[in-house]
Amino acid sequence: MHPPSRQDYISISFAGQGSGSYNNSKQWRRQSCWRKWKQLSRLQRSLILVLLFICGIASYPAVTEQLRGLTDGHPDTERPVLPEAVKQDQPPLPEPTSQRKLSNKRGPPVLENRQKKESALNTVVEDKASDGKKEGEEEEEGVINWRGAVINADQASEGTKNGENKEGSPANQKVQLSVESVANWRKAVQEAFRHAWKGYKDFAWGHDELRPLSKSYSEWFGLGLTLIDALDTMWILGLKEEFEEAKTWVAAELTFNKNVDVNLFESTIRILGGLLSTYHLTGDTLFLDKAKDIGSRLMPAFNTPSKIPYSDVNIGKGTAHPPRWTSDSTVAEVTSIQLEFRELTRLTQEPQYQAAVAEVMKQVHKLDGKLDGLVPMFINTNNGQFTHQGIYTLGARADSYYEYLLKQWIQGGKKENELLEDYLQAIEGVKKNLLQRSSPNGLTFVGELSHGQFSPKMDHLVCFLPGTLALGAHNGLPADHMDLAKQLMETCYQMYIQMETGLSPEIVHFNMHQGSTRDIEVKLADRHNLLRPETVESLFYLYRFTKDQKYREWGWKILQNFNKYTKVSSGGYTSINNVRDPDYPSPRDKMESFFLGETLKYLYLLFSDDPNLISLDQYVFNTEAHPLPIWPSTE
Ligand code: DMJ
Repeated sequence: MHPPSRQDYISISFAGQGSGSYNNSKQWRRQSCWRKWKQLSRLQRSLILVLLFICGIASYPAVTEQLRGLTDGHPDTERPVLPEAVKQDQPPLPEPTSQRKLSNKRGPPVLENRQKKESALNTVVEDKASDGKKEGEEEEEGVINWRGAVINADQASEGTKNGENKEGSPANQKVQLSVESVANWRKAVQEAFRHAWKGYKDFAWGHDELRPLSKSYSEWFGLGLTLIDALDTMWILGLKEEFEEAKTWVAAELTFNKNVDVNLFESTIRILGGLLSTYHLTGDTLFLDKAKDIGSRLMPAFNTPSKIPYSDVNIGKGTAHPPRWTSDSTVAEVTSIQLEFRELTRLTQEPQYQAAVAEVMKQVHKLDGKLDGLVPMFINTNNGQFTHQGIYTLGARADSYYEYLLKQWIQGGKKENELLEDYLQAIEGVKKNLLQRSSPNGLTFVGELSHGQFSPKMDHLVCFLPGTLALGAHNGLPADHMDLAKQLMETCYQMYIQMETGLSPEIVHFNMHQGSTRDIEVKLADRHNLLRPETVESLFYLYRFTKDQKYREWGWKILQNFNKYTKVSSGGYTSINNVRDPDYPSPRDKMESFFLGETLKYLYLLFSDDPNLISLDQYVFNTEAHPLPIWPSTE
């Protein structure tokens, strides 16, 4: 290797350097510098100035980033305590490689800045460009398009206290701006659905769930779960072609005459609920026939000593059993199958379906072991009593018990008073025993109670509650239910936006002690995100009833984050392991059926301007987002 030629270097020599006596006074230093500067040639001076200028530009983002970090950490500020998600324009997840990326770096701040600028430029270009674009045109263009709109959204929803937009405030004007993009947001949901569907179609067609990274599938019941769960979503999103190909599969391939064990609750809410709702939307009796078939095959689950159903049924053999390790069933599971079986009776005029699920409600209504209307998590199928008493949660294993109290009451025309009483009492029980505020920002949250001990733990699953409370208030229940709904909605949104990926973890813990610097903590084991729907579900209800555009803005941000961190380039979306690492969210290689059945459906309805697209005065959504009709008052 040759040494570089002298021309590669710029030599700056200071005449007189090192000579004369050293006097460290300020004046001496100033004079000495000035003298040295004057001794330089013009070229040397220009070069120094240019160098200083370049250094200044390069260090600017790092300095501002540092300053931003300092203010974010200040407990007195209104800003979220955790830094906002780094808004890098991350491409869809790569296809799997054998080497896991280990780097924990976020990339140089200069790059982040440049990406933000590019994204701002895209806004202008894309908002114009998108106007003349047809639905479904080139997917990647669509992605940039959505990104363009979010710049408005970011500006609109930030800078307001607790996310509230005051009428006439500049923030509200910005929300108006973003509303102009709402048609693009609907298109973005359609694109997301198509992308998810492409993965399912290419690699998992007719199977239960897509494994998008390994380009394969997983079976749970072996019944085409994702396809059935997604049927009414396609209908609602207007994806006719996709709907028709799925319908062809249902007609030709779907059979329940199979020697398989299925979970009663899951197959009721996803399969029976999905088929019933598709029948109502389309009027096609194919779906009703299939619904009758699966409904009747699930009935053996109720053949128990107590009439509280077993968790599992073999739909081919007609046998049922509890899980291997217990004779208990989960309370939420046995009390969240009622909407579907009641509707099946109404449609078939066969009373056994409604009778079976009504018996469960009747027994649970009378049971001891509740705390102010709150139920334990397990119930025994032999004696019909609650077990593992003393633990109360609105999360896993109890959640949809509360949801179905209200929704059955609505479905039946608001006549069944026991359901309403149990619901109202339970909400009072929540307020009395489970509701707390976090520190330092006072987020209202629903914790858990274990043998009298309060735990500030909240599952993402609890985020169904704002929507349910709002639905109750819409149906004439106390107005303070709506106030609580709004507060909890804010909390659920913070569970997303305070994470580095802008996606909520499965479980959070709230800080309650004074002096906390952040409201939300996440344990290592709880950092996953399964593409769950509860928060966007509640956003949909809150928007329908308040027309406050901020809920749409929030949904839009969440959709963008799903696109950034869970989208797989070859098709489909994946659950992730770590919502706190935007560089490597660690894909789990599974797309849950409820992402198509619920999450994308609620997002689309949130962005829809048509309140009659599944009117909440005509339909009630089951817990898997399948709309079932509210019974006419003559019945
Ligand atoms: C869905 O199957 C239903 O929404 C259920 O009520 C809860 N779990 C999933 C989604 O999170």
